[in-house]
Amino acid sequence: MDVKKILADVKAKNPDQPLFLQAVTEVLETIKDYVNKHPQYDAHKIIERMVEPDRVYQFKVEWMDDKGEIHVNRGFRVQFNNAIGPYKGGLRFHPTVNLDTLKFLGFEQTFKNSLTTLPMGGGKGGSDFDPKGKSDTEIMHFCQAFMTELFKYIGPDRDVPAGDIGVGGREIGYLYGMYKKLACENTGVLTGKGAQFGGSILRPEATGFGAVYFVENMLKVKKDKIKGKKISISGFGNVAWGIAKKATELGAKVIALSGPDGYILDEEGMNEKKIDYMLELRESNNNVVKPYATKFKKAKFFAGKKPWEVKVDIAMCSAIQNELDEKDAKTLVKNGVKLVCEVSNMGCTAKAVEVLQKAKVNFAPGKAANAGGVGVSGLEMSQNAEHLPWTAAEVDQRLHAMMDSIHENCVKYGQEKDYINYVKGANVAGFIKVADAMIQLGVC
Ligand code: 2IT
Repeated sequence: MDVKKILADVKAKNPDQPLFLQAVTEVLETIKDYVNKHPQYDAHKIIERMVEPDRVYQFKVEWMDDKGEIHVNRGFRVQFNNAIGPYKGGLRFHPTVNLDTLKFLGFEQTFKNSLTTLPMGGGKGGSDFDPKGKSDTEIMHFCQAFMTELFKYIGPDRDVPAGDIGVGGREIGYLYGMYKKLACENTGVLTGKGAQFGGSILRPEATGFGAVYFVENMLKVKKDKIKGKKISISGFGNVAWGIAKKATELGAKVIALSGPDGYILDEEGMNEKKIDYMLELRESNNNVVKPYATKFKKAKFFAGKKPWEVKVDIAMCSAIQNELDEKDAKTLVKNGVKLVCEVSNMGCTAKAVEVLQKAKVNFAPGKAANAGGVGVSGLEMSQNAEHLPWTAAEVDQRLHAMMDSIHENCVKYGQEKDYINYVKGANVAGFIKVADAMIQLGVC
């Protein structure tokens, strides 16, 4: 496999897509040794076929705000690879969303979904719509307008979207409401739905819970435990909330969380009341974390700073891509961090990963650690297909088993002499299933 040539081709074909190129580079660099030992993949041109999405839809979304002003946004759905199951992956509403963002996310999703053990292909979609400061009716009108286009391309056995940044339970409700009106049927075409209309009880918690289960597995290898560990988290959205909830329940101390405005240092650690308050913060649509320090007086707010300067045992980035850079990684290493878990998709820059791995810091990549979110989405698809609700305990048990299996696979393919390279492990394990399926399915 000629990594240089393939990357040069990807770059030439997609000159304005640095995020996509970053995601592809990481995968290719880590799977090349495995691919070179198994000539069937080159013979079937698997890599060249994997780096090109099956198709990309782009559409116009027109909507009216509360004052009667008309706005135009861009909507997308990237159907990346459906070798092992229907396209599956979230919708992101964020002003930075463009084709580059969604192609990197769709590419990563293909490997992640393969790791979950469930039959799901990779896809991603969204819009450059900014939910910040929007009223509830504006959010509803935007979601409805978005779905009038998106519904043409999705279906329960074709493509099943879900949430991502800016798309939570409320947005999925509005999107699904419009879908079922247009399609004239109640199929589980979106996941992350409300529990009253087919949603999985544990989907909101799933990404964060799954990441903590993954971290527990990583610590277990080192004969260590999460109890008593100091943790910093970036973000205060759904994922950060799930991490704080499970980590606190298991006896860890979450002492930092952040927003685009800065970070909160809460030396006392979070508790149930503070964790519940995170939901209020998100629902306010203001996208600031500062009010936490107004409500809980002992906590301090550091404007414009990242939480990575806080001395902790475990750092978990759960906001957005490339949020933890080389400088942050060096600070974490200097402060003796034991484990860094990427929970956002591609949350660390390539240089940051290099620094952490060189320093032999236990490092988990997002596509393994955050796979519990889409994993529970897959369980929601199963529940919808059999028209039965499952209990939270049953979903949690399956989520736990899934994260254990992902960890085991990462170790199987990522074990190096004295270090587990989880990035390599996740990419190779995710690759094998999709690649073997593509060979069996033929050139089509
Ligand atoms: O990045 C992700 O895995 C998600 N946003 C969740 C996707 C899903 O289909 O639940």
